[in-house]
Amino acid sequence: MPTLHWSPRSPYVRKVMVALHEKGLASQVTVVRTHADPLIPHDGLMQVNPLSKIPTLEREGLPPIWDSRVICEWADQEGTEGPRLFPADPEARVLALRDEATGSGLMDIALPWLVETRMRPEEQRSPQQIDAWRRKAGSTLDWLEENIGAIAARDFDIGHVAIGAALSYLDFRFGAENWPKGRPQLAAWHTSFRARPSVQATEFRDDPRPAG
Ligand SMILES: N[C@@H](CCC(=O)N[C@@H](CS)C(=O)NCC(=O)O)C(=O)O
Repeated sequence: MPTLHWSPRSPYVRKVMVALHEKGLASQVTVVRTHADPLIPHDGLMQVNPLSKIPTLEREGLPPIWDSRVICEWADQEGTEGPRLFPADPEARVLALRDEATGSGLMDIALPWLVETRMRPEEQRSPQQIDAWRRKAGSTLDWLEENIGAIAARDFDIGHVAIGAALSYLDFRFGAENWPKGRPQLAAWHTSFRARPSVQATEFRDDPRPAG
């Protein structure tokens, strides 16, 4: 069975887990809890993925793969059930990939923002950097509010997975920022995303961290 280096705290892993559930593959992948700390490279994980990042997927008899988008594409190829997450039609595919990049881009803002504000001592924090992250996240959320109607009209794809996982991550870690305020269309879409069984089965949680 393939083994996924996993954490219930990671938005990138959440994206992969939602994809695995959507494709009917969740029971065919073993998950192993791996703590990928951005400030402490993980020696064991680096033997598999030199970047020391999760999600990373070890496959029997095949090379390992990493990056959530890559693993989601693997799931789309392997799974015989559920929606086609990476559409074949060229225009549908580029829009799905754009929105995958939009959701992942929000995660790419949220992760270092979290590290800066919760893991770094106050005197080492950069208010200018934090303000830049807040403004970029805000403009992305405003863009989503304007465009979610057209995005939601498409068949469910990897863009929806990434955007939904990113919004759920903001709820999990940045509830005080209250992103739904003033963005009713996006909030309504996110409510429908949260109702999917694949999303309900993969909730974020602060589990105890493993030692290694
Ligand atoms: N682009 C990667 C990002 C993965 C990533 O940054 N994961 C975090 C966990 S949420 C991580 O492993 N951080 C450890 C590090 O940056 O060293 C993906 O989509 O999988």
